[in-house]
Amino acid sequence: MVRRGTQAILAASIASVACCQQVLDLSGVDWTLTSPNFSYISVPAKLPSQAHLDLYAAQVIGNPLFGLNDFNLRWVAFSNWTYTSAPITTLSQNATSTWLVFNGLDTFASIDFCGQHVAATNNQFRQYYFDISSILPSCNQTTLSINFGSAPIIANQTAALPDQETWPYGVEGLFEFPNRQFIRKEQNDFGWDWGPAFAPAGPWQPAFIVQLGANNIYIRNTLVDVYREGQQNLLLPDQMKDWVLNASVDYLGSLPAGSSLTYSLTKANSTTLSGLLQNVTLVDVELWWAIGQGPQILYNLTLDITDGNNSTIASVTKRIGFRTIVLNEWPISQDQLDQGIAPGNNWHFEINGHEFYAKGSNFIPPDPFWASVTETRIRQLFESVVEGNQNMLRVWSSGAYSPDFMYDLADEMGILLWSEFEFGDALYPVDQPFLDNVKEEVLYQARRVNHHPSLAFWAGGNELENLELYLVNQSAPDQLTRYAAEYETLFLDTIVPILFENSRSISYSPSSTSNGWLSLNFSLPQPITERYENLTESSIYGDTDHYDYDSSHSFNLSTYPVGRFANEFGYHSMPSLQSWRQAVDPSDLYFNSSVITLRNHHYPAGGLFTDNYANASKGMGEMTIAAQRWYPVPNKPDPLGNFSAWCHTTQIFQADYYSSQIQYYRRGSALPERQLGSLYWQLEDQWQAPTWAGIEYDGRWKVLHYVAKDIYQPVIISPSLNVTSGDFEVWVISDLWSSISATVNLTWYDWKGDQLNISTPYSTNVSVGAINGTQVLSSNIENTISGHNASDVILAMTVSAQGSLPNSNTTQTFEHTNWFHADRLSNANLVDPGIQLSYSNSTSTFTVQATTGVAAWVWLDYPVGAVLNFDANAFWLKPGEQKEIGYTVKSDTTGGKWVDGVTVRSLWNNTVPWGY
Ligand code: BMA
Repeated sequence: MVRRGTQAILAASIASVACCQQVLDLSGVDWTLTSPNFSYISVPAKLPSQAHLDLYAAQVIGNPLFGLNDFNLRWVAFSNWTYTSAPITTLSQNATSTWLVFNGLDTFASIDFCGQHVAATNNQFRQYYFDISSILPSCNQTTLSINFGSAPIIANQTAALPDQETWPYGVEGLFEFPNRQFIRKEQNDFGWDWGPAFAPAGPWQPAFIVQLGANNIYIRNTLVDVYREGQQNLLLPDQMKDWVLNASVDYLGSLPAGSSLTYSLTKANSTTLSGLLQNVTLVDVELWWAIGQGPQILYNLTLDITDGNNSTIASVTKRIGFRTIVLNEWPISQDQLDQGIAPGNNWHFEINGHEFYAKGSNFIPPDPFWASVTETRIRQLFESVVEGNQNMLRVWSSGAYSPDFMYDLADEMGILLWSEFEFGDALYPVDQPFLDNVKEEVLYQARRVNHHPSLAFWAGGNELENLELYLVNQSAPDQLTRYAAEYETLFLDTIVPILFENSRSISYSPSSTSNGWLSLNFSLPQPITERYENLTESSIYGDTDHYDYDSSHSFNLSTYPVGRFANEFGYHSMPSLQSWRQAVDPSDLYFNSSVITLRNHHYPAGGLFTDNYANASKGMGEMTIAAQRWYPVPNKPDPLGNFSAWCHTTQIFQADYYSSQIQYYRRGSALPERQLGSLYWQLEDQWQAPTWAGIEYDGRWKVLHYVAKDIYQPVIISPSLNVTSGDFEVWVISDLWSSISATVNLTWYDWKGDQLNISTPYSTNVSVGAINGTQVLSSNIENTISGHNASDVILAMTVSAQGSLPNSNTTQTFEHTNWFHADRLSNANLVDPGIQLSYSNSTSTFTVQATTGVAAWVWLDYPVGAVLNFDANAFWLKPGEQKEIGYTVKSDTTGGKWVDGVTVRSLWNNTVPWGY
């Protein structure tokens, strides 16, 4: 580990706008919600909040997430909503200045204080602050009133302005409410293919009234940038260089003469160093690593602003970590070519100078109403991320910027957050007011979160190059030059200077999926030149995005993309019956009921229709066809049992398909593409509906999350079948940072669990290099199993490896088991595996055993009332094999009684009328 000196530089303080400081948190004030459109509505409200939440709490509306309430509640989105405070009696009349500070208003707010208009806002993602000093002295009634306009109406009005920007048909990803690209509001509030469209309004972030004395300042935002000397965004830092600590604060009030900025840095509550923040050298700082790579060492950095007498007038503490994280998009070097890596450019992350395999998924807003998301909820979700062996989340753009508590948790838990500016699946206007608005947003957000070691990357937006510019090229190729130039105006010329002036530590790409940069030149005003389609044949560039809803392709590996990194891929599945029960009337609990179909937003309605049966049915059909094509499907006499079993089967397909892709991408770490990342779409749900999620709305794991946990283990054994040629391979893949020695076992069985006499190396020892793979079998499947009926043939593969985790000297054993079936499971000669389940109170573990046959997709299920995850699930068992399974409870309202309701089934249960 490199431990060199650390230098700190005092950066110029920026953005100054002007005894006894008073900060009044407006969440402590009583609020009332009214609507100018409905004189009879007046309900108690909260801050932070959004109108739907307060209306629901007051029972003016029902649960927005129930049934088809997303359609029924559109009137809320089309109305204006006013938050009015009770008289604020604690304000001082002697302050030098008084300020309103809003950390987030969603979105079009007109603000009145003491009955006088203060200002209007138009960006959900900006922090706003207004000097109200002149209003206070003449104030009779110190009330604050914030009137929110209807975002869908304002978006439509903005789109209709004379000379407003237009795009070719189809370029705007239209889900429900149109024209989201004209406004700076969470884009999926207007609908998305995994969520409802509520277009909520309200003061969604904390707000304050700040009063300052003559020599006071209020710190409203802070930038801390930690990087290696000479480091610049997208350049690979020299790990032997000193650390640079750059900090600056944004404040309200005016600095007294002779002020300075001092710092103190503490680890584990013991002060390591303190002093004037200028040319400081620190020794022996310890590095921060992501989970599985080393410890998450955090330091508290306190910045004190002192006046000429050395008295502290303001102070802020940020928890930081020392790490470099860079997206390496540099050309493949001669050295890499010599190792067999295909020419082109790299596209992978390096932490503290080490490349690593990124394993994870895409995070969407965990609720349609961000104001209701608590730290506890994110903590539980992140616990599942860590339990699922994921080290990176792509926080998808078109939601909202992550709150500080989310980055804090990620810092502690070692989860890298690929973050994005909130633009997606559309092209955006480039008029000056729009660009100026974006500049303020980028400045605030980039500075706010830069100190978090978990911040891994910034992308400009979602699918802009691979989808949006592609769509322009499809429908209006003659206009591509114009729209590509506009795209660069926003995502390069506007965002890059602000980001790079504030952060030298974080890499940036204008589009989540792209072919990377063509050149990088910091002597130009705009250092990044995008590659676009400037490709050389047989070379490999960029990251990949893959969706293919023709399920006949699902296990045909040649349909998967070859790239350096997979940042999105997926297929949707149904949530469990337990989740459906929370959101749907019992009478609607069948597969294609109207309510369930209309809650499926893949494919989206493309407007405000409430009869999207045609598009939604297509998505329902994709799940049904995939299940029927690849698995025995249930046909149970009990309608609810049948529904439950069908939901589950769609989840098995989803998990199987993702597992196949993840293994393919991970094998790519050993192939010329040198593939170094797999982030599937999507981590979690924001309501109960058919979606790509691996974790349901309440935290329950779908089959996918268990399967991803298994296949994201550091060392795996993985089969690979070329369905065209019949080439069959088995690989051991490791993402550990040093080589491992592994023992592999391959045993062929029939479904009864009898060993088949098929000759392959039965047991073999191999070594696998760092972040690499070794082929342990190469054969032709037909030759291998000749003489046997494919529907009777399965292969059990195990690997047991000795190796050590990165930054650890301890050797440990890594084990993994995988199964291959020679024919699709819908054709397999499944037999009753005779599964038995027992529970031990003394060890709090379940034991599952197969007694009469091989059990595929063994599934432990548990009733509503608790949310937990088993240590393993969705696994295979051979007869006589016992598996002891613990669990982690996330929440429980059953007083532990859920244990009695645990059931077990396997794929065989799909072939019989019972057991679901
Ligand atoms: C990609 C994502 C999302 C979308 C998902 C599923 O397009 O970037 O926009 O929700 O696939 O369609």
